[in-house]
Amino acid sequence: MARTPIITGNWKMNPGDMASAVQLAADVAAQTKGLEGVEVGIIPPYPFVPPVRDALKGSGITVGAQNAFVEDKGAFTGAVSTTMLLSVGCEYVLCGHSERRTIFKEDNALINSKVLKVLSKNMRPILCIGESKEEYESGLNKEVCAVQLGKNLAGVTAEQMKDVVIAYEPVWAIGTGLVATPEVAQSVHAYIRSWLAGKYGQAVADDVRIQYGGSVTPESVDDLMACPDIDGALVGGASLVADKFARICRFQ
Ligand code: G2H
Repeated sequence: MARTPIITGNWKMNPGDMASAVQLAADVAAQTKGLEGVEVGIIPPYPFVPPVRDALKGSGITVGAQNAFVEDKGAFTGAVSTTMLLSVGCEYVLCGHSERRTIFKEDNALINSKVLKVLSKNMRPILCIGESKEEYESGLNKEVCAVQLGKNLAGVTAEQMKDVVIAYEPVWAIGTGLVATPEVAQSVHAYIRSWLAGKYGQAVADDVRIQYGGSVTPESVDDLMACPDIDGALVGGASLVADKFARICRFQ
């Protein structure tokens, strides 16, 4: 089965207010109108999910969430459940973004619980993995990805893998302007797919979409997307500028 490319914009804690968020979503919808053969998604901060969803109505662009907690409801001040996210139209949830791992101290066990929780609600986790600068410089990028995949996908079945998207985001490339070369990214993506084949079988691995993330721009996207195992992009900074994000979605 051919993999449909998936380009998602991770707005992180941007833009600053609801009016700006709605305008950005409307601009992206207008500038990607008629685009076919690619799944486009926007992942806004929680309060902007419903208005962004409404601004995207009819565009085919989906919305997701940047995080979720593992309980359904209760005394968990500051937390947001997958049930809540589902009820406002989120189709996927980022799990294990490096900013969650480092700033918010999320460990592999918690990320695994989140992946399982999202899947249990028939939503799709976008599992982010990737090595630090030091690990990259020590040649450990594939080993780090293997450990994260093993721990973060524990208990996920082959059947569930059709709903999982993997995002390879080398930490040294996030928000730094340093994009992994297509050769480096392809090599890690191919390794991730071989790891998945070892665990789930080649047919399952061949259907899993693996995004690249880390300073993707209109200038870098085409060469990345030309790589056989790169199936999309998780875009941060460039997703905050409608014409840049639209150009990324129109990769060639
Ligand atoms: C990586 C990416 C989006 P940026 O975090 O997840 O952000 O494109 O700004 O590096």
